[in-house]
Amino acid sequence: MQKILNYVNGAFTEPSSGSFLDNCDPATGTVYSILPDSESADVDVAVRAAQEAFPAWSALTRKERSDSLMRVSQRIRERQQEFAEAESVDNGKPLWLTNEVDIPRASENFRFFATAILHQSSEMHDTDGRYINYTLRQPIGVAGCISPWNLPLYLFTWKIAPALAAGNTVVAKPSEITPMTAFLLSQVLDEVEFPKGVLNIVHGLGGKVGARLTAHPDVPVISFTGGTETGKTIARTAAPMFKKLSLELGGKNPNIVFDDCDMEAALRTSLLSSFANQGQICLCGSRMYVQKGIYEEFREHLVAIVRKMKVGDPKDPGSKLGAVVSEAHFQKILGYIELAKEEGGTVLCGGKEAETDLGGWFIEPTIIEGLDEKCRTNREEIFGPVVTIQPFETEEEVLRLANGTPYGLAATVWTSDLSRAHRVAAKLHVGIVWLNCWLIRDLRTPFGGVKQSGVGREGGWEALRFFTEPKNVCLPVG
Ligand code: TXE
Repeated sequence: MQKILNYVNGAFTEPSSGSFLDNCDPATGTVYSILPDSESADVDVAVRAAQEAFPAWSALTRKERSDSLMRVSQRIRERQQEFAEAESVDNGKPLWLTNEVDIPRASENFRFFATAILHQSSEMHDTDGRYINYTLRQPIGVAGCISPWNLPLYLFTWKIAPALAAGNTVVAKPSEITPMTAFLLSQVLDEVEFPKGVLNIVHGLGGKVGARLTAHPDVPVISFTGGTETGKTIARTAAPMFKKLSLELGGKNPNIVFDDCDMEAALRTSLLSSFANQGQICLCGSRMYVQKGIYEEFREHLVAIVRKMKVGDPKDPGSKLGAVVSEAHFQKILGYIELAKEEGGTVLCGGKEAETDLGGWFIEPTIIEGLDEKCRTNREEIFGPVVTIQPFETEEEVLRLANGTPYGLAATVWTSDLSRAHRVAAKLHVGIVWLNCWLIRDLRTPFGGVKQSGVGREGGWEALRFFTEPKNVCLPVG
């Protein structure tokens, strides 16, 4: 049985408690590895190591920091297949997906921010020729990065890379449900002789490791991606300590299909936006609104294709969907399908566990019709392969429906009317809009949501600004 260890101050360490947690393979439902059940004391040691490493790391030239991060990026690339297989086993997602998306993107996150800092500049404000103000953007200190299980290495590195590039040192906590690729990353750090203490990885439960990291007085900046309830807990701790906080939380994203759209493209992409990664992406479109003129045709085509989608062994290149991440999550999703029925919804396809001989947690892609905007199914984040579909008549109506949840992360709009596309995009209460496409992620663009989907933006310069403190320096020149 493989044993995952913490990586603190450049060394692989056991948790101070000596206890380990079980880690499951969602496709088989069996324990295949163990991870540290770390305590506050382990976080404290890691924070101290990061504090001690901070002066030297932040004093390096940009080029030197960039070179270190590029070595990490390169080494992940070299071990791509191993990382991809580990991510697929740990999370249950198809191997083709980890090979095409998760791991290349994790490597790219390091490369992107390693090169971004070489081009970063700051502002200068001229006060009527009499004074000059210039802005220093200085690293903050020890950054705490807490990430979820749905895109494990992808989201872990999305936080760590800009934090390090900007000159901070990091204590990072991956999800206890998917710790394996973070462990492989610590091996990479060791292999490339990454400076000791600069990136520390502490495994364990959110209520222990995550909570201590959030509350630690020497961690002034926290970047978190995960559930909205956890985000609230973190905000309650961090706010009175005046920490810098970035929260990327849940979504209940609308996918709006007008009857003048390119139906073939809308159908093809809606399959992805509904069911990619078993629907476990905060950006998935979980509420489909289709205009009346094409509603029935669109629904018939969609249901016919979804019925043929293969759910099964993540190693099988033919599997469009793999397993959902855990038994608890599997039960939660099935519970929501039952709730949808109780609320009066009709299951058009799926609606139950998918039959496989593997023993793990598989759910058929599910489309539910006949629910209004007030029901819980249409308001709460299910985070699984479950979408609702409903007709609408006018632009005003669909905007009201689309904006009618507590979330505001992303939205997709399908129309060939250019004016309408821009008009609707401007009126959606979300942080990200895709017009006639979905999940195009240019790493330079601002990423994040409004309302209960979070606070702050990451991505590109936004991330480098978040992980630095601006300081205005003013001098007379008259
Ligand atoms: O996430 P948690 P969970 C949504 C999705 C899902 C729900 C719950 O709807 O069903 O959230 O998922 C750490 N202090 N998303 O419970 O707990 C935890 O260890 C500090 C949306 O698995 O939020 C993990 O590392 N940290 C989402 C991380 O927080 C704490 C992705 C996320 O776990 C903590 C995942 C605490 N008190 C779930 N408690 C997205 N937006 O992409 C837990 N953690």
